[in-house]
Amino acid sequence: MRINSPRMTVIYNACNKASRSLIRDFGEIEKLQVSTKGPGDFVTASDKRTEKIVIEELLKAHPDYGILSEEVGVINKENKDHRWIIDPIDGTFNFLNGIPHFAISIGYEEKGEIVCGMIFDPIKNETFFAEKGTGAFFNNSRIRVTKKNKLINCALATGGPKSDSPRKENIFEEYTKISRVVDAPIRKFGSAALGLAYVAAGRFDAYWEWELNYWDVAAGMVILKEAGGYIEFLEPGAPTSNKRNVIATNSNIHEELKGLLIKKNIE
Ligand code: 2AM
Ligand code: CA
Repeated sequence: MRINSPRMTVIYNACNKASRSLIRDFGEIEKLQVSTKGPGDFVTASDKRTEKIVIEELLKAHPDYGILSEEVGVINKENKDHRWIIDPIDGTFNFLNGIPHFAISIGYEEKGEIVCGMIFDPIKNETFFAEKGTGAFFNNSRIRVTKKNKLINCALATGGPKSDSPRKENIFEEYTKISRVVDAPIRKFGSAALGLAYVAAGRFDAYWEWELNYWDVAAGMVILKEAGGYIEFLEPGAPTSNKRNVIATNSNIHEELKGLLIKKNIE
């Protein structure tokens, strides 16, 4: 892994350590699926365990840094200049179903801006990372977004709708209409973090999803930008103020895709 900054090393070590128990837990899921209760409680425990290991490692390196993490919320609230933004398992539904497509996502925010981040897929052993100003990487290689400039030639990906979204029905309709208007394949793989990482790596040309949380997208923001992509947060957002409507693209197709999504959005 071509990691040569101290901060990326801290993030990588936290991911790596947490991934050991996560991989072990994933191996247990199959057995639990045959039980009538299902693996729900086990997955919640695994999520929390992963988060605990990540947080312990990050706090060891910087005891005073702020933390915003999906399960525990906020730690060291007074430190707003230096914050870790953590999603211990992004793609929880996949994890729960024994589908090997989920990731640990960690972003580092300095004075309100995400300046480095890592999206770590433990099962495929794929690591996407970037630090502001030094490019984006996939394992040992530099990554760039694609150069495609017509939606019709693109591989698009999306996520949602959220089960608790007040806009659930509309969103379903919107996705269906878009797939009719744009004659390009639309995929839904179930991890927003990996969706953004894949746009950065040129596997997808665009990813969009409404009502995401900050921890879903924090690391992806810097990775995508450093790979030459463009990420935009659309307004108006969902009724709940802190959710984000995200469009992330290779930048060449941004306006075309946004135009379509907004048109459908307003309806
Ligand atoms: P999670 O796996 O950490 O819950 C799937 O469409 C993507 O949306 C995943 O990244 C998933 O993250 C996220 N997600 C699922 N439910 C959500 C909710 N209620 N609010 C925000 N994001 C959600
Ligand atoms: Ca998430």
